[in-house]
Amino acid sequence: MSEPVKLIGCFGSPVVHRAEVALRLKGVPYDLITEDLNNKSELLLKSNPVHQKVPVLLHGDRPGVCESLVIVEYVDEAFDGPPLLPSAPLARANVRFWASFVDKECRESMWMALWTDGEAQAASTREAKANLTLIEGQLPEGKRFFGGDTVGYLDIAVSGIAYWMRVFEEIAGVRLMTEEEHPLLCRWAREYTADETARECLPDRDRLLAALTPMRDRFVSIAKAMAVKK
Ligand SMILES: N[C@@H](CCC(=O)N[C@@H](CS)C(=O)NCC(=O)O)C(=O)O
Repeated sequence: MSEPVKLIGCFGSPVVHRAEVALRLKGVPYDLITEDLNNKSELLLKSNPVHQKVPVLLHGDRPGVCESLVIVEYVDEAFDGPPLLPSAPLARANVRFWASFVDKECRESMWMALWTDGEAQAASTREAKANLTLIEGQLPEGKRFFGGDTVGYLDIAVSGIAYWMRVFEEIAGVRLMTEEEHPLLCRWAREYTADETARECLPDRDRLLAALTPMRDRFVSIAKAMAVKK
């Protein structure tokens, strides 16, 4: 009998979605343990003692696997099913590079463009749009997804842009990804959010909007703190 798989997650998180979609694409049954992040469980604190964040994957009685992209790679290697990463070393290195670009450079510029104002916002908007253009350039011509004709590792890494960014844009009243400037990325975002497996584990949009809208002031404060650090 296969060992049980549990995912410690929470509602509405783009990084938890990454882990869930990877498990679903591989056909791995799992139990989702939903955390209250204001009152973290002993299980979460014990399983991710360094960052105390979700997602954490528990496979049998092994120590927890932490960090969403690390979990996606672990799931790809530990379970049968369609591969999520390409097999060639150079192609693997390339998707890892772009996934890291999304999490480091892209996320910061988008956050600043959404939640600052004035000159800082204008500069970050330029940067965020240029980063989106760079990501768009990774879409293979004539293919539906970054990974080809099926959802793969880079699609999973970029999925926050396909779904969550639209909700943040609505709350902030800012548009970063447009049909005019990023037609292929917009098409990809529609394909991703329409994909049967991805859709199964995307949070309900209205519920997500209702959960995130009251957090606007917090997002603005985080952006201010990021600007000071820059
Ligand atoms: N880089 C991490 C980010 C994890 C993360 O920020 N998780 C959030 C949920 S979206 C969290 O657990 N926040 C709780 C906290 O910061 O205390 C990953 O990709 O897994």
